Amino acid sequence: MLTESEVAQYHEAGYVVPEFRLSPDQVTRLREALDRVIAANPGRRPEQLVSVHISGREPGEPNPEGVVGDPEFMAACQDKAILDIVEQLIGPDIVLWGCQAFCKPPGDGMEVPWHQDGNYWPIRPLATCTLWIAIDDSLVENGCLRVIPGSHRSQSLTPHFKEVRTDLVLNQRVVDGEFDEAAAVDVELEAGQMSFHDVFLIHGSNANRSPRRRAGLAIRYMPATSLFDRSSSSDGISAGYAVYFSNRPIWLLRGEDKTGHNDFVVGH
Ligand SMILES: O=C(O)CCC(=O)C(=O)O
Repeated sequence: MLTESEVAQYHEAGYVVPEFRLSPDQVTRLREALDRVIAANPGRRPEQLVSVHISGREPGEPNPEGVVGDPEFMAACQDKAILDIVEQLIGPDIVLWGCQAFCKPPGDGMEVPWHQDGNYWPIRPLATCTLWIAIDDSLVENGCLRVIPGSHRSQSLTPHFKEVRTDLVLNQRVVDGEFDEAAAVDVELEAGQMSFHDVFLIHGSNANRSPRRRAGLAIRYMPATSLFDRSSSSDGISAGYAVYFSNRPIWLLRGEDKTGHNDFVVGH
């Protein structure tokens, strides 16, 4: 569980790196799953492995978003100790709606531009806590996550512009002058450590020019007081790569659907 000061840091700074970490055995299992998924998806950049927690109908078949997933990632999403922490941050009604591997290979791992996650997500009201688990050591040299502490505080979206470049993971970037890049904090993590961040936090990461791989798993949890609004879905390549929200399965992992309108059948 998080300490009181860790919970306070999440709310004040928009992110927290807790003392809690995965066991070496859990890290090994995630690393092996990532290696399987990379091998099974040769046509995809490993920074853009969306919905890796969702398997296809048959083993080895892609999920509806075209990625061959792995059940090991779903097990991580449903880990009880992790959910206990998520509950401290977003309350008892928890919906799992996304999980993506961001693996930056050595030498040419792509940059993630400064962005707010919620810019293209169909969640109303916009709310999500992202858990980012380091599968490899994630350091300045290999392009660790970087955050702008406190940038979530207005709980509103900052203007973004579309930047189409083949060396970017995402085609959305916060407009220059909207934040102070000098305030950025490098979130360095050893494999097995993790961070949690708020949906409105401005964050990004540099390209990996080092000889060391940098892989992380981002798991997205929203409170079930929000609606995963499939009707407003920005399906297609709105992020710079294909995501299909309209038929993506989501799971109520704890509590109840307070909106009464979330659809936990579609896509299952
Ligand atoms: O892995 C990264 O460098 C970026 C991750 C990210 O943008 C996210 O989890 O929302």
